[in-house]
Amino acid sequence: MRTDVAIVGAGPAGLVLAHLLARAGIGSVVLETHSREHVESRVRAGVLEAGTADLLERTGVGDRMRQQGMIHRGIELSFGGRRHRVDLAGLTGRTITVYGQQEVVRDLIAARLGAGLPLIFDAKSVRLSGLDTSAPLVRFRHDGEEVELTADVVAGCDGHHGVCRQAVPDGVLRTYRRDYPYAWLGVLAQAPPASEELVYTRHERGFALFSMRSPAVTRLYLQVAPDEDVAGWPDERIWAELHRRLRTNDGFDVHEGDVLEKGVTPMRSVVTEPMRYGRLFLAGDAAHIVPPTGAKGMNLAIADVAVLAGALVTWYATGDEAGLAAYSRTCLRRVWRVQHFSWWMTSMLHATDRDDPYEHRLQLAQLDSVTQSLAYATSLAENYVGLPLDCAAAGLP
Ligand code: RFL
Ligand code: PHB
Repeated sequence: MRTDVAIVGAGPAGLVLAHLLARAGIGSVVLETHSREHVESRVRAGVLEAGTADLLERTGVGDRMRQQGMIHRGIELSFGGRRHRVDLAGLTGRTITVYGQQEVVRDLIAARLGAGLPLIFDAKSVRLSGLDTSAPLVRFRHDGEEVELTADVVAGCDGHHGVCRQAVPDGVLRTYRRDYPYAWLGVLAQAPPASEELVYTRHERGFALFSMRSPAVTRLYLQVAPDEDVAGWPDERIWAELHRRLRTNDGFDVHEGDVLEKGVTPMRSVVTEPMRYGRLFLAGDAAHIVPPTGAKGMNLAIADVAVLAGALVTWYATGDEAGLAAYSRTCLRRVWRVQHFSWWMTSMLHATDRDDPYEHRLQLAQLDSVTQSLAYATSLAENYVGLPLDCAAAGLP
């Protein structure tokens, strides 16, 4: 098999890249190690930045998002039993869209398969070679057969535990990381949202987040220990803890309902530099991870591939390599700004393990500033709705 761009991984990064390349007439084959059912049912992120929603809409995969996604004009920060609204739309002129990551993935898969373009699920033991040549090779097993795929370029969009980053020789990449002394217990519940907007709560017992997926489904998170066993969280305990942390003096409280899904997500910050080795380009979680407190992971993955798609379109059209040469540098600028924002939101809102009273006071002072100072609130809002996406880079008008 031969293609222009071999894309490893059918998450948001891989699927959006394939979609942007197809629009520009560039061929690609997407390889995904899991089944379609698995990929389409993983519950993950839920907030689309303004630029992400716009990109999906402008490239023809935003119909269902516009019908079913929920546009939010603000978020709430809750502490000391009170909610404080951050007026995202008023401060930035832009909004966010609440629409599940797996719905985005479903829409992109439907568009690709509907157009008859190659997307191979259940691709096993994927291996890369020849990355420092002009004809890199991807080998994998599919339906019991060994397959060889040659390409001009490989896009490593295979997430944090993928094989692409590992295929880079030792000593080339540098990794920066921070592990946090807590994790999130995520809960999906069949219950109507009790608030129209997301509520980020700093509570002495730990962070809690109120979010949603639809007018009938609530998404909730609780700060727990990093090694927390979900088995220790029967539904009654989850609801009791959610009430304790989320209830506010103005009468806000969660609505209970059947728990549809629950799981523990570790919290870490990781950046791998550079995001390129020879003809391999890393994008999304394969290159960097943020803690979910800023709702940035999926958006950042899509921002990377918008840059990569633009650089590849220019390269195929003119032979000019400048965009590809600048890929890592261009992406890392945004990556580090998003790293800072995600770390900052995380540090401001989580209770520290050591019950450090000085740090607690600093967190309250920070929240005070963010909710009382227009400058602080605007900074949070700008980052939350998302830094501008370079649409020209993605080949969009
Ligand atoms: P993804 O979505 O992980 O997609 C990578 C894809 O590659 C496949 N893969 C391989 N395919 C072929 N060969 C191999 N050897 C492969 N190895 C792996 C995987 O099966 C997968 O389909 O990465 P991408 O596209 O970069 O997108 C990034 C986002 O998914 C991620 O940043 C966010 O979902 C992070 N994240 C969250 N972000 C939020 O903003 N809010 C959240 O609530 C939130 N919850 C989460 C999350 C990430 C989680 N992970 C990674 C464990 C909850 C979880 C559980
Ligand atoms: C979600 O709805 O899953 C969600 C929302 C905001 C976050 C993280 C996750 O910061």
